[in-house]
Amino acid sequence: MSEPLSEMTVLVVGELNKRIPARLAERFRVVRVDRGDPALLSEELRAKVRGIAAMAPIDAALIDSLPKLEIIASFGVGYDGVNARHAATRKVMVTNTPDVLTEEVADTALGLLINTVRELSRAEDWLRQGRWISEGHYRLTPLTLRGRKAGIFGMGRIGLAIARRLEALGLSIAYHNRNPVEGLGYAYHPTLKGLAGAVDTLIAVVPGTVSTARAVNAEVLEALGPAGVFVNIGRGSTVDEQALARALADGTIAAAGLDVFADEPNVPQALLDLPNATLLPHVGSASVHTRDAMADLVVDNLVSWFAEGRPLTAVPETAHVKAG
Ligand code: NAP
Ligand code: 8YV
Repeated sequence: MSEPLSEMTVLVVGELNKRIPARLAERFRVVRVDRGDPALLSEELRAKVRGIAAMAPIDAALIDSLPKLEIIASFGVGYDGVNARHAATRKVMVTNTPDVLTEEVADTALGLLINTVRELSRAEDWLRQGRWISEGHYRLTPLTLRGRKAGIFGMGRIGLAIARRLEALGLSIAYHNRNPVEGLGYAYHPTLKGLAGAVDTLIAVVPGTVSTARAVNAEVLEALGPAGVFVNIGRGSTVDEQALARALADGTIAAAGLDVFADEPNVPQALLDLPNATLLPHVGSASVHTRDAMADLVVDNLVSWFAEGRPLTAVPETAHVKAG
């Protein structure tokens, strides 16, 4: 006979939205650990864990140390921290939190783009420092959104929501994915360099994978050109940050707006030193509204898996994994 939900052990790994442990505790036995290190769990506990809720990295060693593990519910649509391929080989389900954050992240991308081009944070600093009174008007911004041609690297859920917003602002839209999106009217470019060469505003919103690692490199930035603006709302690993800092410093491109970095929360000094880089601390989805919706989806995936034998939002690598 299968264990009642209240007897099942779910491991909460690392700091998570408070709603997750609170809601899980109403249904399951919850155990918390600071990070996904098997050495932090006794052998007796490792033998009991059936599910994981996490935002922290979950690697093959942790998965292999939990013989009864069935599901890893990851917080975030990007699940680059979870070894989903290994989970699939162990018939462990992995879920993420798509859709519920799409519009929020697209809003943030637009805010970041406008701030990068129109220098809104710097203009506010000018006011707060009393310089409007002592020195007069803030400078006219050399850059504008008017007449810009946008290129989206990653025309998925969030990429499309960004494109719709940019269209409303009057920008032309083109994109690069590995495959064209059927029925989508925007211009498709089969290479990222080709896309960068055809636009002056490149917005990256691709997952952090082996195939996207450092894809935005010196060559792509060169193709984007001296009026170029680069925005990254996807993953820092998709950018060669050294090449980006050089391109911003020597005028290869005009400006960049970055919400994500390769080694968060550490931001390279070369980027911090640049006046033409707008830098945000990974806040794409960071409203109470959206983080609560993501937290609920993490919990609902675990409940659905254990109560109904199916996940709500499986990642593609484990879509075939069956319960029991
Ligand atoms: P999605 O719907 O899966 O879209 C991803 C897109 O990237 C797809 O169109 C895919 O098209 C394209 N892609 C993947 N690999 C590629 C490659 N090697 N070359 C070219 N295109 C590639 O995902 P989403 O929901 O839009 O989320 C996208 C990413 O945004 C997440 O994975 C996450 O890393 C990031 N994100 C960041 C924040 C934040 O707070 N900053 C918040 C949410 C999400 P093809 O498969 O045809 O290539
Ligand atoms: C989250 C994200 O903030 O969903 C994603 O992929 O990057 C963000 O929404 C992140 O996963 C947790 O910090």
